[in-house]
Amino acid sequence: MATALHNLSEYDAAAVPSGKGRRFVIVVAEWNAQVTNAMAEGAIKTLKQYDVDDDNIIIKHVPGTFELTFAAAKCIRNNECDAVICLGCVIQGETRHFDFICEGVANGLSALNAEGKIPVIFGVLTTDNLQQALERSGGKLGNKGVEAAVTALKMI
Ligand code: DLZ
Repeated sequence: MATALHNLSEYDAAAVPSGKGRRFVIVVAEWNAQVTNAMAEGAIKTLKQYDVDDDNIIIKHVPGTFELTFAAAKCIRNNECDAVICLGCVIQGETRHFDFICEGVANGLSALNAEGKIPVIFGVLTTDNLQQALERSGGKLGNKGVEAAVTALKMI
């Protein structure tokens, strides 16, 4: 499988613009915290690497991935930032909850993006198991949080 062969978070560092003077909210889901916190660390490190000041990185937590949409919508309504980075991790279980949560957050964040006010970044891992999630949150396949931060910098 192609995804098993390379770091999915590789990017052209020279093509990423500076984030100097820009403000970012990172919303982090508490479910699968080991994974989402590692993604948040990757996102924060990347924003700082591109000149974003500590004061301009605001971290918010929500209980689960499903709640990312609400938090992002509030940030937009309150003009809190130039981009919202939403970080979550949904792991396939034995129930259909997986499908509902994934579909709910994808539709919710897409709708916010379609409003065209500020970029809302979909940093959500949807995996079959914890191992796959760990590999994508600072493991051998990169860090989705880094990708999300790079996307935010490019989008603003
Ligand atoms: C309920 C639930 C389940 C089963 N699995 C996950 C998950 O793997 N990842 C995640 O972020 N959240 C999960 N949740 C919680 C939902 O996102 C949400 O918080 C609840 O359904 C309450 O709205």
